[in-house]
Amino acid sequence: LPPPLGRRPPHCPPTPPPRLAPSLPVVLGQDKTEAIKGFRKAMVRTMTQANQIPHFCYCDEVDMTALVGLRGHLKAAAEAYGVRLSYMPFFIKAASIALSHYPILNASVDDKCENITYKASHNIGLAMDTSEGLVVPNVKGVQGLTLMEVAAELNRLQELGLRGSLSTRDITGGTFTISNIGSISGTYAKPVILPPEVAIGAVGKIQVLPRFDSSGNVVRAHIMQVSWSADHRVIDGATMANFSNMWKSFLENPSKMVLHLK
Ligand code: CAO
Repeated sequence: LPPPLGRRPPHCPPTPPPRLAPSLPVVLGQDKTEAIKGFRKAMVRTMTQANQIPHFCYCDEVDMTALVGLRGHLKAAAEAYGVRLSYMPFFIKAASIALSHYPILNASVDDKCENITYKASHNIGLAMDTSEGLVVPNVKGVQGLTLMEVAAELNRLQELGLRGSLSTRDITGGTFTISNIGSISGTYAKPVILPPEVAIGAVGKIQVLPRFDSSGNVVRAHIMQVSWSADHRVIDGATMANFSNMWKSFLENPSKMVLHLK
């Protein structure tokens, strides 16, 4: 089979993403003031705007045991095509399938919150820690992409992000966002909506913890926390909870996702 994405020949391991350089402690001899520029300036604008939005927060835990096993198998298969398969493509694809059932969460509101626009395309953003600070590129048209195509696009965005080379197109037009703070190490986070979007999710690190199975036995489980924030002017708690339940059911029973994959 030729590589489906035309990126690298089969059996060639994917290039690991460039990592942020480890930082040395900084000792300032005197106070230093500098202009807030670039991605940080954009963060000032969007987060000040976001602060006007009444946030509703909904949290749950997800049993990732089955998905950890599945990804273990698929990772090597994706690598044969030069694609790094992390958990993010599953989070993003499961979100897109659930968004098809709850389109109000893939929407935007205007400045005065008088109109809501249901977005046709699922352009799912991911918060990314880059050399230049927080940036939120998005994977466009996730509803029509396979898991491997989502993964390949994520690889591209991550490589560009860490080099500070994302294009304006890559970082605009997002319709829904997921932030994976767990890739750094945190367990919980309370995400802040990226206006004009109406919802965002944050996932923590997958931890091996004891849980009860259906027979009441203590078992070893891979557990991950998720927190959703939604704009409570237009999204009610039940909608967010129902969406979260569906998203979670795809991650806990990944074979169910197969029915909906494009
Ligand atoms: N729990 C456990 N392991 C995780 C994980 C999680 N939640 N998320 C990622 N991992 C694993 C990956 O699977 C990968 O392991 P393998 O080598 O076995 O595949 C490893 O951690 C590194 O993953 P990664 O970070 O390269 O890739 P990713 O697709 O999981 O995440 C990205 C990409 C861009 C989301 C991430 O690099 C990043 O920048 N995270 C920070 C997000 C952030 O700053 N959020 C805060 C926003 S508010 O300021």
